[in-house]
Amino acid sequence: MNPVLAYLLPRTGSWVSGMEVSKELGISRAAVWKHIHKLRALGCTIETSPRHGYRLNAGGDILAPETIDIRTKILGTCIVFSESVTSTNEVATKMARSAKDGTLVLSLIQTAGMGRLQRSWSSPPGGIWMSLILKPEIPPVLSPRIGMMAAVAVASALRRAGFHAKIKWPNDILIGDRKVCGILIELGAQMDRLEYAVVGIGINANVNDEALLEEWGATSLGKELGRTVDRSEIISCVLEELELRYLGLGAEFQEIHREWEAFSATLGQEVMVIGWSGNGDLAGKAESLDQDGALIVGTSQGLVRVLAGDCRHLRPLNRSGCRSTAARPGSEI
Ligand code: BT5
Repeated sequence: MNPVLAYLLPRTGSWVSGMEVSKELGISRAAVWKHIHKLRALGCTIETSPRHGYRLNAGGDILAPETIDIRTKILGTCIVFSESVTSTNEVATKMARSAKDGTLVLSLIQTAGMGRLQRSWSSPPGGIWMSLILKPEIPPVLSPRIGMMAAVAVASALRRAGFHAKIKWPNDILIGDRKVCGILIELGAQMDRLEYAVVGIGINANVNDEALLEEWGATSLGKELGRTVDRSEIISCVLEELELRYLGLGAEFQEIHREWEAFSATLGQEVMVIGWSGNGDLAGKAESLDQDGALIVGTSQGLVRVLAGDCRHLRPLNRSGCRSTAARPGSEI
C-alpha cells in the first residue's frame, strides 16, 4: 500500500503536516508531495493547505486492503494489492499454483486489462479490477460452473447494493441494457484435475468518463446512482456472495443454476451468437441454460447448444431490465 495513504488513512478528516509525514515515513517532503499527487490521480480526495499540510477527505473514493471489511472465511483473507499492474488475471495466474485458495489480487488500475477472446479491457482509476485464485475440488469438466457462479455472485452483490443487475450470457453483468461488469475465467488444469481457476472481475464502479462509457456501450455504478459508490463495500459483498456459492459448487449447483436463470437478461430473448463454432452467426431464441453453462438456442433447424461465444440481444432492454415492447428492428446490445 502507498505509505502516505497508510499514514493518512487512520487520520482521515484531520490535518497532518508535511513535515510530520516526511519525518514519520523517513522520506523527503518532495517525495511526500509526489505520493499525494499519485493518490489524487487514483481517486483519493486530499486537501492541501500551506499552514496545515494534508487532509484526507472521508467522502473520497479510497480503495486499499485496509478499507475492505473481510467478512469471509476463505475468499479475500489474503490480498495482493497494487496501485498499477498489467492485468490482475496475469498476476494471479503467475502466482496461482503456490497461492492460498481464495487469494485476492486487486489493483487500482490495469495497464493491459484483458477481456475474453484476446480483447482488451479498459481499466482506468475508479473501477474495481480484481482476480480471485480459487482451488475448487471439482473435475475440469465442471469448470463452466465457475463462471456461472461468479456471474450470479456479482449480480447478487449488486442487487444487495440496490442495482437491478442482470446476467447476459455467458457472464456479463448489465444494468438496463448496458454492461457494468465483465468476468474473465482462466483455468490451470491437468487431464483429470483442476489445479486452479482465476476469476477476473472488472466492475465499472466509479468510472464516470461519459465518452469512454459511450464507446463501450457501458455504464457504471456511480453513473446509475448519481454519486460515488463505496468500492470497498462492493468488494466485501462480492466476496461474501461468492463464498456462499463456492462452498456448494460441487453438490449444490442446482441452486446456482436456478439463480442464473432468474437473473438472466438473455433467456427468452431473440439472440445472435457471433462466430458460432466457426460456422458464422447463429440466430434464434435463447430458450434455456444447461448444466454446463451452454445456451440452448431455438433456431429454424431446431435446438442448438452453444457452449461458448458472444451473444447479442436483438431486442433492446429498457432501463429497468425488461424487454422493450417497441423494438427497433435490427438493434442489438
Ligand atoms: C469481458 O470481456 O467482459 C471480461 C472482462 C474482465 C475484466 C477483468 S478486470 C480484472 C481482471 N483482470 C483482467 O485483465 N481482466 C479481468 P469481453 O466480453 O471480451 O469484453 C471486452 C469488450 O468490452 C472490449 O472489446 C470493449 O469493447 C468493451 N470494454 C472494454 N473495457 C470495458 C469496460 N471497462 N467496461 C465495459 N466494456 C468494456
